[in-house]
Amino acid sequence: MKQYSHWDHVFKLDPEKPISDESLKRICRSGTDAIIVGGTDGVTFENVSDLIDRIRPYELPCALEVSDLEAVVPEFDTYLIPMVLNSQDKHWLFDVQHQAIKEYGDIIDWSQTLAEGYCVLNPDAKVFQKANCTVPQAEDVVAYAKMAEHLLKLPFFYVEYSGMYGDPDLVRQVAAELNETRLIYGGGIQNAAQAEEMSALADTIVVGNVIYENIEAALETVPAAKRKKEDGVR
Ligand code: 1GP
Repeated sequence: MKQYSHWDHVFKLDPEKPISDESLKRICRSGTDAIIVGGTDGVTFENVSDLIDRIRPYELPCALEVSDLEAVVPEFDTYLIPMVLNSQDKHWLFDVQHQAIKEYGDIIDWSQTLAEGYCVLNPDAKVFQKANCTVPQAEDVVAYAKMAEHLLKLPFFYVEYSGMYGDPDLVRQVAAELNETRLIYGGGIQNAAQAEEMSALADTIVVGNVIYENIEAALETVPAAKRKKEDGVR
């Protein structure tokens, strides 16, 4: 199984959204490097358990992006803990994580628990509103990236445009600042061309919504992301 430091392409499955066995099989056998299970609303212990039980037989790395403490299911390889850097509330930066550690600290496998410094850039995204984010300027985003790498020493910096295709120039500026911290790009990737474009800039691209809207297009993003990596960029 590929370690997260080698993930080029990841599919994100939302436990609240139904997916047929056939589509799930195609996603899991697509050649993607990993599956992230995560969503903003309606994430429950039951729907997360159901999804991981259906993904497990395909034997690819599976990470849970923890958004609700009631929905932490113990069968994942990796647990991703978002810290929303451009939230206006300390709650989304430190308090939910603090609460989680208080509750589960004795049983957490720290070697499999990784923080993601989130920077949410689409004001219409549910996560933007839920986490009470502000829209940062490009120089703010670059400064958050530097914080993630040099001060917080986070494993991931996540440029999150959920539901909207982002600005490649901004992603390029962020990429130029990161060496140790891996750059994740997610948001609005709908086709192979967009997957190629963002893969040339970010270490990992995350493809979500299009899985449920156009599975053929979703599947095409996998070879596109790999092609770009083989060309030797980032
Ligand atoms: C969402 O970054 C991911 O958290 C992927 O975004 O659903 O827009 O592809 P999309």
